[in-house]
Amino acid sequence: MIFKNIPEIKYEGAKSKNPLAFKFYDKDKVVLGKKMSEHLEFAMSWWHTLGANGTDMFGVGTADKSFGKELNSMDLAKAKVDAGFEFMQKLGIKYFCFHDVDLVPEDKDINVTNKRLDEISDYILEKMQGTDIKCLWGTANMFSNPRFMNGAGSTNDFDVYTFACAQVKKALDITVKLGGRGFVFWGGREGYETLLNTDVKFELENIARLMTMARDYGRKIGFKGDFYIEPKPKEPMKHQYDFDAATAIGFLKAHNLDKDFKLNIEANHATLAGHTFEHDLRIASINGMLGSIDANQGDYLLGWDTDEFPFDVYSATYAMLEVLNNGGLTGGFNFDAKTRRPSNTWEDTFEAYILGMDTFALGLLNAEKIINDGRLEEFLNNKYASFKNNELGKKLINNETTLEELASYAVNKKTCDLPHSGKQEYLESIINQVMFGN
Ligand code: XUL
Ligand code: CO
Repeated sequence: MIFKNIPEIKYEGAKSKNPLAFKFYDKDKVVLGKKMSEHLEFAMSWWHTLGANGTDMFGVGTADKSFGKELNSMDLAKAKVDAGFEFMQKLGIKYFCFHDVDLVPEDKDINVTNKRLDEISDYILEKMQGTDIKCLWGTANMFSNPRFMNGAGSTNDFDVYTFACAQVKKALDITVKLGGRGFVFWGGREGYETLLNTDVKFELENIARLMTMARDYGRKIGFKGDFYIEPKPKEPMKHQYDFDAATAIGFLKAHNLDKDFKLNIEANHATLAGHTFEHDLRIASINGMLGSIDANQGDYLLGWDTDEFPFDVYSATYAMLEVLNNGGLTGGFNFDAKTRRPSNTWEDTFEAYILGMDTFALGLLNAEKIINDGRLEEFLNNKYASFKNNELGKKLINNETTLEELASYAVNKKTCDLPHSGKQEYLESIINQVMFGN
C-alpha cells in the first residue's frame, strides 16, 4: 500500500465534515433513471496526478512524486502504475487517461521508448485484471520533445513529421492493447507565432493527413472507439489551429473526418477562447460531436491554462444540462486538473478529486432539478413559438419558402413590433431558486 493514511473514500452526505469523504457524489444514487456513476464516468489523468510535482517557471516542484525511485527509471514508471491503481480504487474512479510519455521515460532512440511502452502496458494490463478499472483514452505527447518546436503534424521538417507518425502509431497500439475507449489529439504546438514564417494551408493539410492516416490505422488494428480533437485557442502557441469547438468542427468536416472524430471539450480551454464552457459543449453537441470532457476550470483573473479542479457549481450545472441534452458522453470526464502548487501532499490530491467529483455530482443534481422544474424549457419553447404559430413560419422551418415570399409578408405588414422580452434576470432567478430553494 502506498497511501497508507488514506482510507477508501465513501459517500457520507452533505453534513459530513470528513475531508476524505464525498458529500454529494453518491455513486449508486439514481438520477433521471441512471446511476450517478453511469452519468459521471470519471477518469484520472496520468500526467497531473502521477507526474506533475508543482514545477513552474519560477521554481522546482513542491510535491514528492518519486515514490522513492530513481528519476526516469522503469522502477518509477511501475511505481506510478501501482500508485495510480491504488488512487483510483480508493476514490472509486473507473478510468484513466494517458500520454505515451506519461507512462515511461522517453529515450533518444524511439525503439527503446517503444520497448518500454510494451513493458509498461503489460504491467498495466496485469494490474487491470481483477479490477473494474479501464482506459478511457490515450494520446501521444507531440509537444514536449524539442523536435516538435515547430509543431508535429504542422512541422516544417519531414523527419519530425515521421516521428509524430511513429508516436501516434505506438500510442494507438497501446490504447487498443489497454482497451481504450477513445484516442485524443490535442494540438499542443500545432499553431504559429507569426504568419511571416508560416504556410498555414500546408500545415493544416498535413495535420489532416496525420489524422486521416491515424484513423485508417486505428480502424485497421480494430480500434472501434471515437477519435477526439481537444480544442484550445492558445498556449503554448500564440495561435493554435484547433481554436475552439466551431473551428475544430469546420476542420473535421473540411477533411471528411467528422464521422470518426468527436470533440473533447476542456472547460479551461473554452474560457481561454473567450467562451463559456457550456458554449463549446453546446456547439459540439448540436453538431453531433460532443464526445468527451476534460473537467477542470480556469481563473477569471488569469489569462492562462490554470487547470484547477472544478469548484464552480454554476458552471458544472450548465455543463451537465448540456451533457444530459446530448444523451451523455462516449468519452467520460477526465480530470485534466492539478492541485495548486502549495497543495503539495497526496492528501491534497485526494481532496482535489473529491472536490471535482462532488462538484459534478452537484451539477448533475441541479440539472435534474432544472429539468424537472420545467420552466426553462417552457420559456425556450415559447420564445420561438412565433415561427410555429405562423403558416409562413412553418413553411420556413420546412425549407419550403423563398426570400421573395418572406419579403412580401413583411412589406404587407408595413411595420414590425418588438419581439418579446428575453427575461434573462427572471431565468437566472429560477436557477438560484431551484439550486438553493430546496
Ligand atoms: C493541455 C491539455 C492536454 C490534453 C492532452 O492544455 O489539456 O493535457 O488534455 O494532451
Ligand atoms: Co486537456
